[in-house]
Amino acid sequence: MEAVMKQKLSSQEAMTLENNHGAHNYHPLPVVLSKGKGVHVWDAEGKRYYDFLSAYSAVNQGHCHPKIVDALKEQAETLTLTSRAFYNDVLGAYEKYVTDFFGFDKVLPMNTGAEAVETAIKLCRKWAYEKKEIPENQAKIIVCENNFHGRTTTIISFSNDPDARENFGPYTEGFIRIPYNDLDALSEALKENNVAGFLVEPIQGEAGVFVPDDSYLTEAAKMCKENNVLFIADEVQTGVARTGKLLACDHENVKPDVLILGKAISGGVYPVSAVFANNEIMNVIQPGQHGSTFGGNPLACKVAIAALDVIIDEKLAENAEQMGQLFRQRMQKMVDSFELLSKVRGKGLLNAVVINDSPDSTTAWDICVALKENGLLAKPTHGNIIRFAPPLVISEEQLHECCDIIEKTISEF
Ligand code: IF1
Repeated sequence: MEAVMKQKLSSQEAMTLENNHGAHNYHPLPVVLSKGKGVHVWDAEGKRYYDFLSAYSAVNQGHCHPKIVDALKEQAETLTLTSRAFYNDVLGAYEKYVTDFFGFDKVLPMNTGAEAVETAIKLCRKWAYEKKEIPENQAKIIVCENNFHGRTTTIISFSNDPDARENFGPYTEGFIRIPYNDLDALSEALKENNVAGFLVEPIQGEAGVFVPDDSYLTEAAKMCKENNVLFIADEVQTGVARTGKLLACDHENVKPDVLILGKAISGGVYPVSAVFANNEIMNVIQPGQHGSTFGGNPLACKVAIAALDVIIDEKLAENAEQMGQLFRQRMQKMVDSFELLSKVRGKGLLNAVVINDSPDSTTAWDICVALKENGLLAKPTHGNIIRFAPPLVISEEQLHECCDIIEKTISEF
């Protein structure tokens, strides 16, 4: 045991250990990372790569950001966890900071994205019974086709991805699934009895970075309001500057009734997630009705404050917007000149390039392996699409170098 932990493993050895001793719930690209700094990661043999996944948009502030790591270190030596059985002297200050930051009365702190989505579902249902007076156990939440909100039993109950849901039943009831980016479908669904909420990703990530029409969120939020239905935005992936604004909803100046954040709220340094709402909604949750041992712990709070400070100090939303424009321009030129590519889409630094090949061929995967050889890490997503989401600290020069790598790789393919 100690021998395994002490020796410096080769990439091959590290992969063999994972394959032999870990559950096979992932199919990683064959690269073993051992260090990260800013936009770069290094493998076990010391080869450097540009990270164009950013841990699925958790590492927006760049790897091992010194300000965030310092906050972690300092708090780790002071107090890490008290549970919520007692007050701690960081949580309240954090709660004031983040609620001011995102403009809500209250926050409910959790750890992972899926937990925060679960929290939002429970909050929405409780609000429905106690404020909207929906009859017991009848509340319905509208969700979208090709959604991705996490991996818990309830969340996969309303997924339509066979891998995510098959053989994990019985499933949780109370969800209506409608096509994404379809206001008529939403309008129809809102006519049903006992609708409590509409849970939506402002841009669908897993579905292949699917950006809805320009006024979709505005109209959807308006329709929800007219029907006394909560508009719940899952910004776990799109939030915290990724799309070129603090929140993706900000592109349309839409304010959700319930906002869900995770991932980059901690800069990927520690699991931190949060649900935001105003008092008339959040106050339906009373002592004993929801919680988490780790949610709101002082370490998480200090990390999140530092991570959000970095977003402002380094103007990361603005940089994401500018670098995103540049990236899509360069990719569009490639789409125009290479048969292999059919489309580029995205917002800010959440982008995807669609490969012109059958959705179930391995082309996107093979391109990602070739990109890795050329020093850039990206991951294919459903339907032969490659997602490109670098840390938001990327400079213009670095971005051009990355586009050169992608161009070279595609041209040789
Ligand atoms: C995995 C995708 C990204 C999310 C939204 C909640 C969660 C996620 C909108 C849950 C998580 C992840 C998890 C990751 C793959 C991934 C993903 F490809 F599936 F779509 F980011 F692009 N809401 N997204 O995107 O958050 O509980 O994981 O903290 O490996 O499952 P979590």
